[in-house]
Amino acid sequence: MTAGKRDVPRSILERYADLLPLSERTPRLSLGEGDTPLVRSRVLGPELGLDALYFKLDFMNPTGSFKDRGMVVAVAKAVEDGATAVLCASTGNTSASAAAYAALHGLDAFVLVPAGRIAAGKLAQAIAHGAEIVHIDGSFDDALRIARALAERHHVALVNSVNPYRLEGQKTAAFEIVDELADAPDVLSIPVGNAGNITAYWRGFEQYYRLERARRRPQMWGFQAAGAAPLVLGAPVERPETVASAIRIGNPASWQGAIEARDASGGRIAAVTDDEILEAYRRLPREEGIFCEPASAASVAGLFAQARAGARFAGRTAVCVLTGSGLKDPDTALTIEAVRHDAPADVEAVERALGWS
Ligand code: AN7
Repeated sequence: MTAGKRDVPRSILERYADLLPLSERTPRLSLGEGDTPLVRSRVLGPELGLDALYFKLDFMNPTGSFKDRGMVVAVAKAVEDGATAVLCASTGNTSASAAAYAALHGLDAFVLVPAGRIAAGKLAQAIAHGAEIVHIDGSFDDALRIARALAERHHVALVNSVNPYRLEGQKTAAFEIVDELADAPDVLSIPVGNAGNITAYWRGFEQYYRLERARRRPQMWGFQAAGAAPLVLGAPVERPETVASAIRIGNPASWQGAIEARDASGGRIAAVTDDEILEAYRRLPREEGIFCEPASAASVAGLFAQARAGARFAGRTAVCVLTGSGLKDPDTALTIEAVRHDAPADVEAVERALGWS
């Protein structure tokens, strides 16, 4: 793998090799993970009264979600350990990423998804990459429980975020933010489902702080959907429900990691309603030019909800992590109200339809 003429290597495996658990035998195959844009908000940040709001476009990873940062490490380590197949449970993005990295390495991929409950684009990806898919008549939490049991009984590498290499890879997003801003922001706002990513970011910020590559650490603000907010309620949710299918999770595997990130950083974990999520989901593409999936918009919805609850942002900098691409979930996108005209293929007819004549 070469970085070509760019200053920044194309993959986290190269850029952050010294901070990842790689050995000489770890294959360095890459699809180009990381180095995702940090875009300054033009509208929403000023509206919130923040000094600066940035969006970390982590959906600009090879399969359209942040999962690739962890998967590139987890699958490489599985290969190093002699695995020939990977297995995961998923609300969609993990399965797409696992399937892609399995294909990259020539492994088999087996994925368990809650039947009828994952977004169309994600299912399309798992299919395209050749994964064998089991549609489970149950929730993500059921699927993860079954995946863990299968991994104990069979020779297959479990690549859910209970796999420690996943979090190691995902922490590199925090490194990138600090490298770009020259320090940590005051607030890191992130959607929370299985709670692996908030745990990974906190580890990344902590590690950079210990290495004195950052002078401070951010407050970690995690947001769950109100119908799937076990960390807010303090108990698992039997039947999680939200429009944000990626975070429709009732019993997060990294529960403790999320609580530690919150408490050690002086942060908070709160719930946002589906209406709040959808409002942010619609505003981002229209007012900022950024199209993410509903779960990702929870990070932005969360800042607005906190502002309404009295949070004061003057003098502060925040980063919202946008975890998955809007293209993942076309069905939700197509519920957005849009101006539509129908017209025959004729200049004058189109002028009439547009009201330009
Ligand atoms: C777009 O793919 O759990 O709190 O199985 O796809 O680390 O779980 C996805 C989670 C946020 C939550 N945003 O991250 C899966 C899966 C998007 C996501 C999350 C997910 P975690």
